[in-house]
Amino acid sequence: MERGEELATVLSSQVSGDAAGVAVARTVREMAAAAAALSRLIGRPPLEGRLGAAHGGANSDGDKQRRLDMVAEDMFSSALREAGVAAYLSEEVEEPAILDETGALAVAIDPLDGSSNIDVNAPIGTIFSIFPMPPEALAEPALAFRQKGRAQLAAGYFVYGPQTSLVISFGAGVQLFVLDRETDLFILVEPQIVIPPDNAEYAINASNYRHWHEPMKAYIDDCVKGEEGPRGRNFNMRWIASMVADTYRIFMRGGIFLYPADAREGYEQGRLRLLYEANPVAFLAEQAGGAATDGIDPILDRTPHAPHQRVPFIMGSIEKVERVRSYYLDTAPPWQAAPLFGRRGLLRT
Ligand code: AFP
Repeated sequence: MERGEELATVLSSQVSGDAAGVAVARTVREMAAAAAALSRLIGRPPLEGRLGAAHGGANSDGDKQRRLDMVAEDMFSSALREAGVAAYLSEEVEEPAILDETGALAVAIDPLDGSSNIDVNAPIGTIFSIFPMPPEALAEPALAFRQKGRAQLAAGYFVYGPQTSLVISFGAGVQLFVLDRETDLFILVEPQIVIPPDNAEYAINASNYRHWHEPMKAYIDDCVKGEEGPRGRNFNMRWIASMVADTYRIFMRGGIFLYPADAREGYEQGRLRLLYEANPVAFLAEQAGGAATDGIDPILDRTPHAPHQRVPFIMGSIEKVERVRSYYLDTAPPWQAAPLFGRRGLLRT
């Protein structure tokens, strides 16, 4: 792979020539064309009304659907049907469905991540996860999405920001492409992304502090204490509220992203969905030399049981994700205020 190569060229060299590999390459090409078209749409003056306006419906989780959510859903479901994908799961559709019974792949997708940012000109994205299609899923499509994240053939996301970028992995490292708006081609700009091991930034929605369990409060408390606290260094916080944008920053300059479980009703397993948000980004994180857990265990080892199930999500450099894990393991569940050693980790470096 060489910087400057276009996506189709990289696909021909990075993806195996067997049926699944050919199907993966075709699927990524069709999604890239849809992403380029969506990027153009997002970039135009919204003269027919705000793209973030309510569409009138709600998704499986009760999230209000916005116009652009449904436009993205239509564009990507059409692209995946054109690509001959067999099983399809989307944040915007209640149940998994079969698009092409002869297909070799199952794809889970969040057509538009960061909907709350649509009308404020902040980065938003499309996240996708590609699995092999198990034959038994033709009769029961949900079975296609019971595979652990480690079984993904490919995963990635498009970010619609100042640049339209594609961060993708086929299981042999992570590649970064950027859309050339003059040719509508995605051009390889980084053949091998590696998450920088050290960085003093963390990404979390700090307004939820009072709802967090003790270990997460202790971890963030120690970050906030800075050089006067047990960490002995100062930290900075970022929260864009588009996971694609917050994690893209981490792939570029390191740090940690945290959306933990908390005490709010409906947030017992956090906010992010396992199949089409956590799994694909966890796949990228591990392929980029980082880590992604639910606080304690790797996301990719979790067996899904429902299409839209949520999971707590901690992602970033290995050292940082491991440090968060130590806070959880040091505190006796269900994470009441633990005794001195557990709560403050006096033995914690
Ligand atoms: P929306 O797509 O509903 O805006 O949710 C985006 C998201 O799933 C993820 O991209 C953000 O990191 C997270 O939710 C933001 O959640 P909060 O709004 O609770 O901070």
